[in-house]
Amino acid sequence: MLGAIALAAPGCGRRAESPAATPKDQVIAQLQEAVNGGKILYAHQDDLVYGHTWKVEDVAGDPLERSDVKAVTGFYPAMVGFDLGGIEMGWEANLDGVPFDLMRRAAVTHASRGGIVTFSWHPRNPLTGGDAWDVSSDQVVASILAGGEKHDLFMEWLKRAGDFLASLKDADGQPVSFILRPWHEHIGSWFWWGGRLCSEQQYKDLFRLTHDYLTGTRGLTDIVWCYSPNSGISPQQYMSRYPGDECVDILGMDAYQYVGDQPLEDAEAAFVAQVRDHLTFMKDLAQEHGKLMCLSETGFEGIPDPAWWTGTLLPAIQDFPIAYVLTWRNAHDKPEHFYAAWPGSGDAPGFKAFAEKDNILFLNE
Ligand code: BMA
Repeated sequence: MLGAIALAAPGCGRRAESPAATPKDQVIAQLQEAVNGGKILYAHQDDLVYGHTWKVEDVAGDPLERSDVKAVTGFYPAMVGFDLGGIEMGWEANLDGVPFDLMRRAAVTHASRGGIVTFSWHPRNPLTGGDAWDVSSDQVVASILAGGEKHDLFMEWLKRAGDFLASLKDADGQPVSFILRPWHEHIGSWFWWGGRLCSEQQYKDLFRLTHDYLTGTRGLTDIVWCYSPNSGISPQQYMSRYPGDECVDILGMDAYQYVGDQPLEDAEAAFVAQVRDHLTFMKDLAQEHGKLMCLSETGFEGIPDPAWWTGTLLPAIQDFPIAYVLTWRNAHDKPEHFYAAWPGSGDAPGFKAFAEKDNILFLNE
């Protein structure tokens, strides 16, 4: 059965004394309600703007009713993710070609349907001019913090991100609350803000600078902040770059299924074991710090195992109080690069079975 996600009535629960729950309160309540009910919201990156074989062309007029997920299950994902990469450059479209005007409209549309939106950000390298994956210098974070040679440039980049995020308003002109998950997968060293590229303190300063600028200076108080290290780490590593309870609402983790040289079965068993191990320590940390938790990114590129959704992903996550699980994008221009089913994909029946589980929630209008 597919469950509905209803907006929590303002003033309920811990917000009983506050007569007007903010949009952020409502998103947190919606996530908390899922957790309390033992449910996990399903999220898909770039759903609504493109899928395996299509993309939205009419930026201003498309009704945004297309979705690979909906085509297979009958339902939109409960949450949709988008990436801000390129907003810092003043580009019209992000690093994957999604026009920001379309992203804004899709985000607001999804929220108006009762769903939740989450943003990641793969900004370019402000020191070298390369992309987010350019790890040729370990001075990049140092250069953008206060006093660094690229600080002014970086503040301009944050301003551009802030301008876009501030423009997310509903039909009544009210701010739309969304999750923001900056500086992700930062224990590993594949992004310029990664583990070997800056000190623990520099990473924390970067996160805080971002938080304090957007939520403080810009007054974007409806941002729900997610901290999301990569997997393959210890609890100590997980917390080693935690910027502090005051700038985090959700403890996340990015964990992908890979095969490598192992038999598929072994790789899947290893993935389940690793995700369960990490979610176990994250559960303790979330309790200790009073935070929600989620699996902020996951997936198996091309989903070569038709049973992956119910045979691997579900056993990895279902015993844990995660508010949501997000699988990555279905690229329209790279046929092998998809992380959700599409009509005709080998995993489509398995994905449908996953969607039909009582504990996995899609958007039910
Ligand atoms: C990666 C891939 C890339 C993409 C990037 C940012 O994991 O999907 O193709 O550019 O995410 O969305």
